[in-house]
Amino acid sequence: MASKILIIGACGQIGTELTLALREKVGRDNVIASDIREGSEDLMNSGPFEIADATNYNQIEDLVIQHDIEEVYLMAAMLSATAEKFPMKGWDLNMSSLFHVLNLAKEGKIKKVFWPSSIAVFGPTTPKHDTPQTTVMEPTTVYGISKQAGERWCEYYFNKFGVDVRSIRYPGLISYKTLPGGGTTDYAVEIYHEALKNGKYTSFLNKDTELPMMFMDDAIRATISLMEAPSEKVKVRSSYNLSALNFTPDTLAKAIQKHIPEFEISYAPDFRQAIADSWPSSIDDSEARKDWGWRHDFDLEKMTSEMLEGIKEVYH
Ligand code: AKB
Repeated sequence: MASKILIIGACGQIGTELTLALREKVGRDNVIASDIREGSEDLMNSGPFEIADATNYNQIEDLVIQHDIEEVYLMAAMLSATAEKFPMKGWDLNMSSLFHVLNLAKEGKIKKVFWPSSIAVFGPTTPKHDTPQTTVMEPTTVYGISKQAGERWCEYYFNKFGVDVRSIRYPGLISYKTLPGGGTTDYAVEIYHEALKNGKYTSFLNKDTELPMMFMDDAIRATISLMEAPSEKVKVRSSYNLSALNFTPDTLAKAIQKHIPEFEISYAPDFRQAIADSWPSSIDDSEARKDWGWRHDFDLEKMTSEMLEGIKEVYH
């Protein structure tokens, strides 16, 4: 029988697609989706759903026991831009939810944990190009600090208590099924919606701000394949660098103009520019490629076609 999975934060940008993909793979009733509020119709109709607060240990423990859960994907988080506005709330959500899940694993109540980290663990003193797996990490955002601390705790729980925790440093993720919320890389999703709706977009990042990005299908495939990898192949127990594409708002606009020639982009950088400036522009993910065979599939052209088609189908 397939092991039972709990997804915490199932209604967010990654959670929604991860839930749908895992249900497809292991059967709808083997994947329990949970969040503090209900999600899209697609998600709600796809299988069991429970309201739960990721910061409430008792609620999470109850779900684990009630549903006989073996694996937890903890996708609830406050992202970089929002966490700058609500630092204590961001820190509390990002850290307490992680401790709850790590402690459940330490106590033997669950067997395996997935926890998302981010390129936000890096900072202005990190090498900006081809950022290595192991390097200087001095994040300057609340979100980045919480993710870096989380990585240290994951490795600690693995070394000290044998907790089977696995993690990826996601780049900016691009998808059409669920909108992202509160991130610095969100411009790369908004731009597609605005291009189709209004034919123009004002970017909150500068023309030449290059950031690592990835299409959601690749991110979901990576997540599931890391979780399926034999334990001995998972050599990094903090979090794996993962890379697919790097582009600037200008390059992205040009890729969209190939489909919508009249599309216009303008620039009005805000506080998110400083966050983006502190992050790498490209990532060296050779360890993920070597350890568990990661390969990305979507390049900028393929992703742009999928995004435009997908948005038309879902929203128009
Ligand atoms: C954000 O922009 O905060 C996230 C991330 C890169 O982790 N998308």
